[in-house]
Amino acid sequence: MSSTTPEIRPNAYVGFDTITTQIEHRLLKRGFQFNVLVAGYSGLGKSTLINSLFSTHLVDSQGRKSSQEPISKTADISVSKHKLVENNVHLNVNVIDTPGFGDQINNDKCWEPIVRYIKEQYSLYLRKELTAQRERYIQDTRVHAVLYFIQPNGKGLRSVDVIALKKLSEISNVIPVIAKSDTLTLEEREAFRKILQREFEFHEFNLFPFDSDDLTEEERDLNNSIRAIIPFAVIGSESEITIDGQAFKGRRTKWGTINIEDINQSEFVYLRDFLTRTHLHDLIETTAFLHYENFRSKQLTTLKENASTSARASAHVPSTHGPLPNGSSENPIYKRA
Ligand SMILES: Nc1nc2c(ncn2[C@@H]2O[C@H](COP(=O)(O)OP(=O)(O)OP(=O)(O)O)[C@@H](O)[C@H]2O)c(=O)[nH]1
Ligand SMILES: [Mg+2]
Repeated sequence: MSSTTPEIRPNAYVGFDTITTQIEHRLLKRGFQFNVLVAGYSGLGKSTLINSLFSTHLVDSQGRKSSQEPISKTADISVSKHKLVENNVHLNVNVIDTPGFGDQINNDKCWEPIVRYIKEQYSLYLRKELTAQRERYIQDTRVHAVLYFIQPNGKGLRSVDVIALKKLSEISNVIPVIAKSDTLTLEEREAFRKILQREFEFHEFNLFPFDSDDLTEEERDLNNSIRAIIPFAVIGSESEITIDGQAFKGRRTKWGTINIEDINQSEFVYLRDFLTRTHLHDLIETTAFLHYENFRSKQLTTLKENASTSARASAHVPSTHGPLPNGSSENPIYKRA
């Protein structure tokens, strides 16, 4: 119908072209929510990198300050909330720190609490969406990005990494990184990246970014160039170093000083640009329209099936209020995911 509707250009200025500015004002007032989760083996620099990423101290690094100090580990999943402001844009960042793998007695299922956490946030959102009096803006706690830290061992993924990456990439936007890349030479990094890329392909991980049908040629090229460098070889640091009057975040090593923002030494800047400058909106949208949508449709389908089966059952046995036919007495939406 719209193809046959004639286009009318008002003779005088009406002003509806300001809708873009109106939307911008509204969005600026409300701010944006970005939730990023870090996962991987213990002591790989997860907390340090998060702090470097937003140029702010957001979470406490768990690392030892001296070799005498015992290693303190992140014991629980913890969320820290922050409000960042840049040129009038308010970004609410939630950082979800998770216990490092390898610390538990049984590490086979160490990824399970993370998967449960991500699904719980979807479930929470769905419940809020389905209430009769819906909130105008539902607080979004859904995880938009999972930074997955890989040990710089030069050999490949561990079996726990394989299963964790598989499970996480089925339900969220996973971005793998090679942790503590300063421990590898540039050649070793390239070789390690190739090994990992082959493994990602072999295991068919569903990694971010995804190419949707509506992408322009330019956006497709950008995604391809990003895919070529994933996993980003990153170096994190919270220490400020000053050389010749120039201050930068860096690490001092036996061989010299590393500026974590120097693209010849670290891909930290590429990761930051990817997360904030080029794909922030895509990460948020993909979470809402792909991952959450999958979760939502599965839950609602199960709910519908359960409702019709129990309706059929109650038609035959009117007064019994036993468990649902699938053996569950819970409504799938209210069940812990
Ligand atoms: N060489 C090197 N050391 C790093 C890097 N990033 C962090 N570290 C150091 O590694 C130690 C652990 O860092 P954290 O950021 O606490 O590591 P984590 O992954 O959060 O550790 P858990 O919370 O225990 O899982 C600290 O001493 C950091 O200074 C890096 O890129 N290179
Ligand atoms: Mg930590």
